[in-house]
Amino acid sequence: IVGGFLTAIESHPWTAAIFYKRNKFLCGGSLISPCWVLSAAHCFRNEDGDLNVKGLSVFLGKTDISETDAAREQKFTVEKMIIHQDFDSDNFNSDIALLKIRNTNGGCAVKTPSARTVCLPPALTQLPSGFTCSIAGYGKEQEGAWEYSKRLKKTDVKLLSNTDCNRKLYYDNRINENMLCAASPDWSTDACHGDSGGPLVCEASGRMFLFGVVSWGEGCAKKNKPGVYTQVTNYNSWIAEKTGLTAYTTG
Ligand code: 4AZ
Repeated sequence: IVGGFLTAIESHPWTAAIFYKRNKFLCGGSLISPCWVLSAAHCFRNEDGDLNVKGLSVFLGKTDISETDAAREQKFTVEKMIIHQDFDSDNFNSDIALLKIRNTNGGCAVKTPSARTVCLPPALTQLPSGFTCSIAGYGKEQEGAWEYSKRLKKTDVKLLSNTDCNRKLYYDNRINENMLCAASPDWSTDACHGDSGGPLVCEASGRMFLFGVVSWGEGCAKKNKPGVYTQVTNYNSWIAEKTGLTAYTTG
């Protein structure tokens, strides 16, 4: 996250930190039910194919990326990885993936102040442009930074209409209906490398709903280049089909 604020995991307790090969930080994610983390497809796929699930570990309850906080964190392996069948690495259409998690005892996440699920919004709900939402992640604090943030950060961004985001100066028709754009009006704060897969949540009726998954963008906090997110409300039936969850029983 460029700009924004350092925060403790308790302020975004559905945020997951996903690592590869013991201790390489890979991406963010969101806990949508005790056994399922939603993330971005592009995190798990490279030129050679899908990452091996055996190399993945998922943490909940983590504030400091490189410190173990045994009292607050929960660690999982990945039992199953489901990359959306329509994911296209050329345009990042359907940049969404599900991880089924399990701990060493074969169990799933336990609800604590530092780890809990986020609600899925009802299918096809759309919020008005200008609506303020919040993102969280362990990604870079500047576009050219060498390292990821040492601690979880959060910031507020405002939703843009896809029409605005597709203007020539912005993304010139690269935004489709499975994407949503958000930015800060002064371009000072944004998601950045390493925040991918993490949550964009918006508050409605006193609850936090997961409306977006951090997906891509040209640079970070760059003028006229909003952050682009996977439009979660287009994937309710895919999520239900793959996990057996429905929007009204989660959170
Ligand atoms: C990335 O590389 C990335 N400014 C994620 C989000 C954004 C840019 C890059 C949005 O993971």
